[in-house]
Amino acid sequence: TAEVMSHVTAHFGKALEECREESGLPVEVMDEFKHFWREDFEVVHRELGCAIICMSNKFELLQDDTRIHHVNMHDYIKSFPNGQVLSEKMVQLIHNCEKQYDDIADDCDRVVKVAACFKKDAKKEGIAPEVAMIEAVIEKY
Ligand code: BOM
Repeated sequence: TAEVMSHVTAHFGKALEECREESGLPVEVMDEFKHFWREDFEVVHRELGCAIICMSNKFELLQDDTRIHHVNMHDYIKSFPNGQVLSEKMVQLIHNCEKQYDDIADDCDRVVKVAACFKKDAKKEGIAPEVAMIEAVIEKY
């Protein structure tokens, strides 16, 4: 659900500052990770892909091939309130997007494509949070 996704985003987003330097993601492009879900935020910058890889690595959410680690991602999402209702759907959506962009060799380029695909599909499925929902829980993390 969008409510659960707001918790996951609030927690995951905290890793952005640790990853800002090594990813080279300018503050002007994205100042806070919650804006990922903004209607008018375009998920297109290669550096955002690099940042998502770096952030995911903080929680061991990726395999060595930079694809989603299914078990760890399940466990991570399940660690949030009501997480079990979202984890399967979320892993499914991400994996389905990965399959569509498997031919892109550059990891950052590929991951930003996967992330954009995930945002679109999450909206379609009604599990994308409003930024206000993320703001309401961000202080918990
Ligand atoms: O193949 C690369 C897998 C990584 C994809 C991650 C896609 C989602 C990133 C953007 C959205 C984040 C929202 C919540 C946290 C997800 C862990």
